[in-house]
Amino acid sequence: NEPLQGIPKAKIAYFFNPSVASFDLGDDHAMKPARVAIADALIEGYALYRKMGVFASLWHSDWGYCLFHRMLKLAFNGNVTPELATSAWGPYLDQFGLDAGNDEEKSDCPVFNGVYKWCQHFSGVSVEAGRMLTEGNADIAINYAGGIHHARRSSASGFCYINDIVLATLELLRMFPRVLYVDIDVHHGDGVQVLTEHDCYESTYFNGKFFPTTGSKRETGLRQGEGFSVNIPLDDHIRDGPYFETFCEVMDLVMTHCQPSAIVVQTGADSIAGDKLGTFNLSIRGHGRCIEYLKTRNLPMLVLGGGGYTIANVARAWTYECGLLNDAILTD
Ligand code: V1P
Ligand code: CA
Ligand code: ZN
Repeated sequence: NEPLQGIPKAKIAYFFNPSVASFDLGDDHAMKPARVAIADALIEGYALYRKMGVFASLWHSDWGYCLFHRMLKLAFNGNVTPELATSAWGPYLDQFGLDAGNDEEKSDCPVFNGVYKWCQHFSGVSVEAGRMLTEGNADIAINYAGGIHHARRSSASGFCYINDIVLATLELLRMFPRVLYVDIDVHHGDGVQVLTEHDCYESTYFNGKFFPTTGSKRETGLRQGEGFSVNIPLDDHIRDGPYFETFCEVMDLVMTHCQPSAIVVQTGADSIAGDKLGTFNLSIRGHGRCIEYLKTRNLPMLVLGGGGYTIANVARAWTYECGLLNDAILTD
C-alpha cells in the first residue's frame, strides 16, 4: 500500500473527540452520536492513527453561531434542558423546529440534555478542520461527527440543529475561490443549498421520495448561484453499478463547470444497504468508490459524516473510507 512513485501521500488531519459518545437524543431516536466513537475505535483498530495527524478536538468558541445559528445561543444561552425548554420556551419551540421531546409521537429534533454542547462540538470541529485546509496544514481533513445537512439558519430539521457544513464551507471560501459540495447521504442536503449564493457548487445524490422531499431537478441554485446546484434524485434499491455510473457522469460535468479549488463531501452512510432509515442497496465498497473518485482530484478536501442508522455499517464504511483516503485498502 505504498503511494505510487512520484505522487506524494496526502497529509491527513483526523478529528475525534471521545465525548461525542455521551450525547443521547433518546432511546427511541434513530440518530446515535455514539456511532462516531465506534467508527473511531475501528479506525484506531486498523492502525490508521499511525498514518494521520490525529486531533482530539476541543470545544469550540461561539463565533460561528453568531454568524449562522444565533437561535441556539440567544434563545437558550447554551443551557437548554428539556424542562427549561418546555417551561420557558414552550410556545416558541415549534418555530425553531424543536420539540420538547415529551410527546408520544416520535420527534425528529427533541431538546435533549446537552443538545447545545453536541452542536458546539461537531460544528466547531468542522470549522477547525476547514481551517486546517485554509491554513495549508493538511490536504484532507476528516470530521465524522459532522455533516449535519438539514439545519437552517434559525431552525432545526431532521436530526440537525446546526449546519456545520455551511459554517465550515464559509471558512473554506475565505481562502479557496470556489468550493464544491458533494453529498451521498440517502437524504437531500437541503440546508446546504444556501451556499450556492456564495461561490459554492453542489451535487447531491439522494432518494427523491424521502424526507425532506426537496431537491427536484428544478432547484438549480439561488440568485447569483443559479446553475450551481445539481440535484440527482434516485430510486429505492439502487445498486452500486447504476449509482456509480450516474455519479461519475454527473460529477465529470460538475467538475468541468465548477473547476473547484476545494471539495467538501458529506459521506452519510444511510445510503448503504440495510440502513434502518435508508432504502438504497449500495455496498460499502460502492459507497467508497465515490470517495475514491473525489480523492483522485487531488484537491484540498473536507470529509464529513452525516446520516447512518445501522451502526455496524456506519463504522465499517467510515473506517474503509478513512483507509482509502490513507491509500490503504482494508480487508475483513
Ligand atoms: O419524515 C420525517 C418527518 C417527521 N414527519 C412529520 C416528517 N422525518 C425523518 C427525518 C430523517 C432525517 C435524516 C437525517 C440525515 O439526512 C442527516 C443526519 O440522515 C425521519 C424518519 C424517516 N424514516 O425518514 N425521522 C425518523 N424517521 C425518526 C425515527 C426514529 C425516531 C425519530 C425520528
Ligand atoms: Ca444526499
Ligand atoms: Zn440521511
